Amino acid sequence: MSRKLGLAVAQMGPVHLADDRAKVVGRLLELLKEAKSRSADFVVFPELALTTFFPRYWMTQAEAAEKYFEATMPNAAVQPLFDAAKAAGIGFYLGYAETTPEGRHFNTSILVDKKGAIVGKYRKIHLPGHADHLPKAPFQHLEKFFFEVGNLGFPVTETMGAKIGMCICNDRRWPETWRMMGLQGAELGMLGYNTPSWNIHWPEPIHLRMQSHILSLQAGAYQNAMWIAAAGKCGSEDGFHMIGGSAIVSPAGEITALASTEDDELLFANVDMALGDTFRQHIFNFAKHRRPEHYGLITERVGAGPPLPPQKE
Ligand code: ING
Repeated sequence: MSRKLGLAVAQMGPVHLADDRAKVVGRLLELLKEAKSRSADFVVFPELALTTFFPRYWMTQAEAAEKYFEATMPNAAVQPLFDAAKAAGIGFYLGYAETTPEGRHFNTSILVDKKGAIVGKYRKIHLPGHADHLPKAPFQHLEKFFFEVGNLGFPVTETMGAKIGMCICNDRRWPETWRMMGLQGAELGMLGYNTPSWNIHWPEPIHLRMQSHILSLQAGAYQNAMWIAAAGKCGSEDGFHMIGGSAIVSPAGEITALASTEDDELLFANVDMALGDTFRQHIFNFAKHRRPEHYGLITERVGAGPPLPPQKE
């Protein structure tokens, strides 16, 4: 029996240093309006959607917190988005930089239902980049400096007719992310991302950035029988380019929708949650086929270590 839902992915073009939150929220509202015109049930916005990708710049934590973090959610700047989404009866995923009441800092996403209630929160666990200023680098990637490792696990929320998991950007490159959702029965994984086109460590051919992005989504979706909705913030932010490639990927690993620009662009698909059921019942019936007794290293080791001794029968 089909369980179709209207899934929208709202890709954003660049957010420049000069772009204030009011201007950015205005763009999100336009994307929401288009999602509404497509009768979407929910829309996914990018990681750190309200500001430029500030971890590319060296600054003090205090300066970053002042300029780029949200001390409350919602707040005056984003309230229009919450109000418009509620009026439209559309849920959404939104990525932003969070300062907690205790003054801790996370790279966070929230899941808001059709009544405007925050029903899920995720804090980014796989933080890429580095924690120290690299003055010789063409730009920084200071997520390990500005954010703490997430402390909310990989939550899966049953809401708006689906079991929805969340992750953020680099998380998509780690199979553990998707498996943690899959082991909780997630049918749809939502994520935002900001992926620089250039690698500061080696002259990585630019086409590999898009390839590894899409590969991570297709593998995660197929191996965990889930839909994946990935919304990028992309294009050149004050001269620093980030890849586009926002996408909707099916539980078969097929690309159902793919962005064709590096601007604000809405993707939409009527996705059938029942498609995942087929994969979960057969090829990826975890209970029937998985053998955790052989997977010990996956949680015992952090880094790679020596080969295990031959296993006794
Ligand atoms: N950005 C990038 C991402 O994982 C990255 C960083 C790119 C790491 C390519 C490794 C390879 O897509 C964020 N924000 O995580």
